[in-house]
Amino acid sequence: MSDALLEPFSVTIDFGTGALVPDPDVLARRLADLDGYFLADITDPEVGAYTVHEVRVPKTGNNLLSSTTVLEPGKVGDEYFFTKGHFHANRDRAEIYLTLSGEGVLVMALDDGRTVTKEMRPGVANYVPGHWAHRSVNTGTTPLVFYAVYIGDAGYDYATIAERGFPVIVVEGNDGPQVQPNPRYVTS
Ligand code: M6P
Ligand code: ZN
Repeated sequence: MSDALLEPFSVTIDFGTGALVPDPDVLARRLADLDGYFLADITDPEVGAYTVHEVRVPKTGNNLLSSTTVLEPGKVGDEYFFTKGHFHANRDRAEIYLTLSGEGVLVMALDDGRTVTKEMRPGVANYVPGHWAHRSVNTGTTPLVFYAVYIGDAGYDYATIAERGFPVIVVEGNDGPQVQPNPRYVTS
């Protein structure tokens, strides 16, 4: 057996705030942590961008990790606030996002630049197959809250996105959110 036997347990999720009971591991990201990710300069690096609340489970391939993410509304230049975005370190590991409140866009991209965007709104479950990098974007005026479930040994590759960006950006247009080519995307 590759893992200790766990006791069954339950977690309570507040769909409005993303708060978890019992206490999760919490990671808070400020705009300063997204330095270099937006086209425009960040004017207030201390502003909070998002928090990730992770259910405490061993990060092994026979477990399912899960977390809520609370992504604040806001923009840097014309781009809406977004999560860093990542490939999984074990690239073929899949993930599901269930949106609990707010509205946004889930951007998914392959190494070769193929891109798919999906709407995020309460009640929608988005399936992110292995090999697709993923980033969520808050296009609304309230926090975007979603619950993510992923294979325990998925891991994170942030470096590829930090270096190349995503092929598209999501900006505020005259008629609402627009998905546009990222002029700074670095092709492989
Ligand atoms: C979701 C999951 C997490 C991830 C978080 C924030 O909750 O995909 O694994 O950490 O979003 O995204 P990122 O790690 O790209 O900043
Ligand atoms: Zn992931």
